[in-house]
Amino acid sequence: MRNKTKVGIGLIGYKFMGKAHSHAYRDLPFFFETGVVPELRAIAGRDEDGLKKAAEKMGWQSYETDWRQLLERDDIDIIDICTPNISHAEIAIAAAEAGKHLICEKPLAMSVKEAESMLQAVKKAGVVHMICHNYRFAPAVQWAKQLIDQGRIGKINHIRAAYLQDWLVDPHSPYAWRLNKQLSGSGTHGDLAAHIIDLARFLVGEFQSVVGMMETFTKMRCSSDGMMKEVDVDDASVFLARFRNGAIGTFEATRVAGGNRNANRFEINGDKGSIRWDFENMNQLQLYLTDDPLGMQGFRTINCTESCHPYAAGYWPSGHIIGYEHTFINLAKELMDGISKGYSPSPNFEDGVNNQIVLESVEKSVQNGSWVNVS
Ligand code: 4PW
Repeated sequence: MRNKTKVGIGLIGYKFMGKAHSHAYRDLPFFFETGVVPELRAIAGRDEDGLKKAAEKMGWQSYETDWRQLLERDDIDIIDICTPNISHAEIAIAAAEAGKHLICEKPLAMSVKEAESMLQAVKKAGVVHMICHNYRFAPAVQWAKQLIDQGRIGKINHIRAAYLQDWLVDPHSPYAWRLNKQLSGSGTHGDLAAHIIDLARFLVGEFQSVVGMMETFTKMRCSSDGMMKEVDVDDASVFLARFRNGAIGTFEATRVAGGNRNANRFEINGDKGSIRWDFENMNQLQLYLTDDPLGMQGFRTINCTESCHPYAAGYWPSGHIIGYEHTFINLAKELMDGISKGYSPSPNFEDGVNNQIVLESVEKSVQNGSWVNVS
């Protein structure tokens, strides 16, 4: 067996995203050969009981109740940030200064200014960095990118993207940190619109200008201690966009679209064809080509499980589908390749900054009630 270099992961935060990332590091070597192999060295959080249980369940070798301890440890090579948005910048900058590689959950920061200081820190330290836009790593999305780059759907005219959830549709759903502007920076906008902005940047190109609107439908919610708290972030964010390449787009992100648990979808129309993707059928890509013979035209369904499809060969024989957690494994594979070869795979902190610029431009347009240039 080839001798592989192990890299130590230090993960901060162990809830939903911490679990998704932990699973990805554990399963990665099962499916893919990478230049370096992740080892689950330590997990950090504040509640010792919860942390201990999570460490045992998810297979972490040790835990720390202060994330700063991870930076002191020589056996930790990568810091993985899965904490509320308010702490991303502080942790990332300190980790970069300690010479650690970085992966950070989205949105990268609370503001463009913060995101830029994070990018500056990783560049100065010369460490590898990524931001966790996992939906890019569905094989069907990567296949869509290849088809677009090959010119199969021609010059892109439209993207219409929607990321719809419904966990806040009930006005009695409890208050959470994601509803507090001071901890999260924004609501649905940074949480969900950030993902469809990333998909648009990946598949269509750079944004030129935006105009949007946002709404908070339930303004007060009850917290776990029985207190009514003000919701000072958006429940929904909707915007129009122009792209530098001439395409135009519509974007809708919401947490109150009843019946949509996690509906992340887009349709892209070019002058030679169209592509549709829906996370709820994440292994399938719908493709329409205008040069199909008349009478045979229509959307065809491509099951992206063949060995020619990105990442698919690492998993199962054709026709055997993968799921949400595998998007994180595919992303972790890119991170390991980046570390072994010394580059920062996209999406990285630079993409995080560009994403944040779009987010902030939409916010400005909501405040001004007018179009804002994305620059
Ligand atoms: O991808 C989504 C996130 O960005 C996840 O499904 C949940 O909603 C967790 O945070 C957001």
